[in-house]
Amino acid sequence: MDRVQRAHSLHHPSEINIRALDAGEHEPDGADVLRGLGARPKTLPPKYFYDAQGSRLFDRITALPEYYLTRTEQLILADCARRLAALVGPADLVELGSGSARKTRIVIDAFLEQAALKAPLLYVPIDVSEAALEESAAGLVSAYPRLAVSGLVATYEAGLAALPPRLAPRRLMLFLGSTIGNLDAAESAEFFAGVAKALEPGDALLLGFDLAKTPGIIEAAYNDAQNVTAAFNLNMLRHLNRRFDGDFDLARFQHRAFFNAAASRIEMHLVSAGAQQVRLRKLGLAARFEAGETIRTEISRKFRFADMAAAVAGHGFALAERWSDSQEWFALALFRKI
Ligand code: AVJ
Repeated sequence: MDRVQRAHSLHHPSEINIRALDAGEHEPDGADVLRGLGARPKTLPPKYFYDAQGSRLFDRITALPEYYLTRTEQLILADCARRLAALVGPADLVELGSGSARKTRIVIDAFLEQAALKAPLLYVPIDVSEAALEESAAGLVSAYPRLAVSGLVATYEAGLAALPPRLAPRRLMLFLGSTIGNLDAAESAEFFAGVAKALEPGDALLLGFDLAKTPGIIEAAYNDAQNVTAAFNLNMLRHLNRRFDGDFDLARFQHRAFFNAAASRIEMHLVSAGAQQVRLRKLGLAARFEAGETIRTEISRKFRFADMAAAVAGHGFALAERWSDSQEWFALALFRKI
């Protein structure tokens, strides 16, 4: 494919191979920014949170007392990993939005323990942050001698279309952390269709997602007392300034996060402190803001288990197993491709 030929390989020891893919054939870099800032209300895609600094800030979020998602998912994973490995059998692990891949270690441990596994275990992390990918790959291969890492610096769509050849009989796709919640219903349908295309019958998908619960608990997770989430939200503007030669003034935007009950989702916004104009020179963009006008930077949907199971099943998957914590705050669902 054209896209693969244009990719470049970065230098590594033999157990690590990381390729950076172009944003995609369909549109130039930043087209989504132009679209989002041209829309009413204004939006920006959450993938722009994750430059090196943003990935570090998100890491700090996962350790906050209010941010229950990561630690709850980690507890569930620790409980279910062996059973998961037994259900799936020997498999390559492909992870979308791998980030620091800290939780993934629990899964890797379980698959390496598998008696039937013929080393090495192949791990394919896909993430838009090259820094996060480099760092996690280096940490993983030094911790696991029997692991081969073949990473892709790419969006999910580009990464799914450029997966390396299989080593194991099966592929297990991991999409953890409730990142699926960033996609609206139409986007997630497109996403599941892409995942289905990358899998063969008998392959598996492990999906981690946040469940609907008392709004106060959810809102606190996105309005932490230490303001790390605010810094994470504002960092997107710093990233855009650097990437597109912009002049967003971070002091003139404010973090706002609230639960939209009708849509069962958290919305994160950046609120303009006054009337102002912002330029992104590389995109030839001048955007005007009224006082109080917002940019929606993220939605984070909160699901009912049955709704999610039905949405995934619609793309040719059968629910194989489900796991949750005792409070039913978070869920893991294992699907088998039919
Ligand atoms: C990584 C998308 C799952 O939606 O909870 C954390 C990102 N945003 N705090 C989420 C996030 C604000 C996170 N996901």
